[in-house]
Amino acid sequence: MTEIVNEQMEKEKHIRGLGAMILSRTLDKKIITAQRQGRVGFYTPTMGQEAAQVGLSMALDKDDLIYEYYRDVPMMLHRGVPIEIILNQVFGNRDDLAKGRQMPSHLVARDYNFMSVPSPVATNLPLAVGTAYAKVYRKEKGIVVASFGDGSTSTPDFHAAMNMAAVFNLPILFFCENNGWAISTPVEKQTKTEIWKKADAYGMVGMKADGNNLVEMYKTAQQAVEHVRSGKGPVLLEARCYRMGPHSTSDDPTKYQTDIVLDGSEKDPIVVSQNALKAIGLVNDQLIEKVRAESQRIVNEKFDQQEKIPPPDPETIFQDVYAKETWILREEREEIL
Ligand SMILES: Cc1ncc(C[n+]2csc(CCOP(=O)(O)OP(=O)(O)O)c2C)c(N)n1
Ligand SMILES: [Mg+2]
Repeated sequence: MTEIVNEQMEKEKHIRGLGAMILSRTLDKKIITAQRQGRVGFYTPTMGQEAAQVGLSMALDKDDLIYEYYRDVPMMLHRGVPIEIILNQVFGNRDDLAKGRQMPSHLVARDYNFMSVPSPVATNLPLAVGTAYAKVYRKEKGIVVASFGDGSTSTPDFHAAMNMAAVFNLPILFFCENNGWAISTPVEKQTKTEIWKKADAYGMVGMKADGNNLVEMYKTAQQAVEHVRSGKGPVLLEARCYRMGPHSTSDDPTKYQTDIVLDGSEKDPIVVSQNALKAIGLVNDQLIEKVRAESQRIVNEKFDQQEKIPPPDPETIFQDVYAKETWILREEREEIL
């Protein structure tokens, strides 16, 4: 009986995972089109990284805390962050949790255990290590995940964070989403070795995952998460995936990239994952079509709704600066408002 229940739960988990991937892809396309129409300022698409993120997310618990980076929308959607929170930040509108002060794509959703995204790459890693240390000190449940791209492994912060996490045996998973590019720099020009192997130098476990296939990604992520959760120390998990879009809406990859993976092509992680799930009898074309149509409906509806929300009031720029307003701020405020 328990086995049947578990099997059913795993089945639903995979279907929900694929659903989050499709929802994220639909949202990505909508935001990119809107940016081209001048309705959104800037965005960093996440197309091609959906299976890697959702596969990991499926292996995580509610108590786990994520120091995400700017491409982690699929993971956020899968962990239940409302689409409104993401769109409010993209628009920088009045309801944005960061009050419109962050660059678009620098998300935060504290109630869902997603910390804010700092712009200098890999600076989230030392913060994540500090949080993992604090979790142990306070005897709190859950592990910490810090995500980043392949290019981010060339920063001092990556190395400092890895070293400290290993020395203190902290409950942290370093999640490298290797999409092959750091803007226009290919990964071959970034490192002479495979990224997951760098774990060895710090005395921690390194793992490589097929971040293009939801089923495979989930299996490897489960092993990595289990290792960290059971107190055996940190893990560096490298997920191989593709950056199917530009680095950002301000980038034109056709100037430097010849092998762009196209939406719906055989290397597209949604196609790969759908085929993998079909092969084990978990989904069929009819269900996929239903999920697609529903995702499109939700995205269109939420987009139009959140776009109507006005920008933050000008006076909010004076908030959160000091606990008590200084005379300089008061004079500035009176001058502007
Ligand atoms: C410390 C630092 N250097 C440079 C930049 C400019 N920059 C922004 S994103 C990026 C590429 C990062 O590539 P990667 O880590 O592979 O992530 P991806 O964008 O491919 O997902 C660079 C160089 C930055 N934000 N911070
Ligand atoms: Mg990259």
